[in-house]
Amino acid sequence: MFEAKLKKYLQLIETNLKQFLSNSNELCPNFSNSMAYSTLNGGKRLRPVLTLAIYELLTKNQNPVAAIPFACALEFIHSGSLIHDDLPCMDNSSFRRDKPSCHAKFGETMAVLAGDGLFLSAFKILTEANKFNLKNKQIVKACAFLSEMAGMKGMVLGQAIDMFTTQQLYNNKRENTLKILAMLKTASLIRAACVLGCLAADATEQTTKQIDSYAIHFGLAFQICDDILDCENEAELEENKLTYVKIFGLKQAVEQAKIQTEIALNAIENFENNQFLIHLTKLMLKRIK
Ligand code: GRG
Repeated sequence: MFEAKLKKYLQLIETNLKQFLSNSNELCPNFSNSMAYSTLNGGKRLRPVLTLAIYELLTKNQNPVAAIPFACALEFIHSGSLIHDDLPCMDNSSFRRDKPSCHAKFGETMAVLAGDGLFLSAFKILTEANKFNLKNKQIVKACAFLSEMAGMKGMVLGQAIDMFTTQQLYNNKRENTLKILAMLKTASLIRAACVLGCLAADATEQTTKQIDSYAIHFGLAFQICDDILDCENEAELEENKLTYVKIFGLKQAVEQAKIQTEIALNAIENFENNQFLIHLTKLMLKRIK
């Protein structure tokens, strides 16, 4: 049941991402090649899956096509952020998803442009969502929430803090800074994924708040798990990087991931047909065991 639903979501996402990326210009084919390379290269698709799953949870509509533009716009922003995150001026990583990162394959200039292209085209996908039967009111709200979560109050702010906050500042309030960082860098887009699912489903404010609370705690748990997985991979360890494992130690980090997952699960316990979401949420913890 879980596997079949996940397969259905992944197929919908892959087909539509390919469609949205099909724009090529003969004067610079590598521009579209670089965006397609970095988007269609085997990501887990957690964020768009969340959008579709929440839409289906709230509407009981097993054909979640209406939420597709919201789901794909999110994956565009996520893929663009990973391209920029790998750049030499950021995390300087030559590999992403076990393949050469975008700048390693296409050069730094093209990688900057590929990220820019994906960020801005995400909003084009959103504004054309009435082709998928979404109303202007839902679309405007989705644009506003996604840009807030991705932009200067969300993920980009998180990246700026991660890049520039001095060691001294970290040392003063490390635990708090760590949580803010996880909230901004990682939980922001997970919140956007879940809230856009609510917007596509035309959910009430109260339901949206409940789902947002799920997303915040799931997002925190996801970042803690990511830190735990990174610490298992020595190549990922960086001296100046603040991580849950560094501050709390592995055992306590695992404990915190479990606590955040539990709070997330509590937030969705009263929704009917929540089995898919519960399974997906627990699956993340299995990655660190
Ligand atoms: C201008 C919108 C914009 C962004 C640029 C570079 C940057 C600012 C932000 C980077 C934020 C970042 C890399 C956060 C880490 C989030 C994270 C845990 C990513 C890994 O997500 P997975 O595991 O990746 O879902 P896959 O590969 O499965 O898609």
